[in-house]
Amino acid sequence: MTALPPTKPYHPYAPAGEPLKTVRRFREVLEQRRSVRYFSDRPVPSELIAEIVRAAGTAPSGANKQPWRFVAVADRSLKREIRRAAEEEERAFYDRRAGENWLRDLHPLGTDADKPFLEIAPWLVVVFRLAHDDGGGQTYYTQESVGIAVGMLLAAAQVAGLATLTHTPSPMKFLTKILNRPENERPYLLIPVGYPTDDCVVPDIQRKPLEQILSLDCGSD
Ligand code: IYR
Repeated sequence: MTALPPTKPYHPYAPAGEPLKTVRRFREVLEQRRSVRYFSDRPVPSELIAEIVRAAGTAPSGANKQPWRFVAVADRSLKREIRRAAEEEERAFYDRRAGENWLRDLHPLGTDADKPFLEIAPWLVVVFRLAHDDGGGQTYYTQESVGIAVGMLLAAAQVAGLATLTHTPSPMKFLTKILNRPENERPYLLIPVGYPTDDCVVPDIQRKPLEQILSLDCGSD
């Protein structure tokens, strides 16, 4: 018979104000987030990046394995290398790999193979997913776990007034090489973090209305 695992009392977070108002205010902050592709070179202190990554690191994960690693890059020559390699993949994507449908779906975003923001943004946060933990042990639900952590990272950056882009050059293997990462770390997402330019524009696209994303069944009583 195995002993019960240790526990400790849980002290739930209690919002200071009314829950509905509190979450509405938070939603209004999140609503203002847009994926930004025009970054200024205005610096961001490393402490701010560290705090945002701490927020991401609070995410729940499969068997609490915390299967993520965040590599924050400010070094100019590394950023230049990443841009060069990413643009090479992007050129192959836009010229050959993307099918007609994909290119049509991307048209409203106005994206192309040029990624100057990879050099201009003060930070590139490269997110890796641990396919095994550092000791070689198993990890679980890593896609879900890292996805949740990234969501928290994006929300934390937003409340700090920072702009982000969820960038997925594909394939991303070059990040392993350039950043000299071990075999168990699999590139997941590349997130430029910084401030938008003063004349930054974003695509004129809409979010789905609540009725399209929520099916609410309140029961009959
Ligand atoms: N990785 C390419 C293409 C791209 C794909 C999707 I799906 C997007 O939502 C946006 C871009 C690029 O970054 O241009």
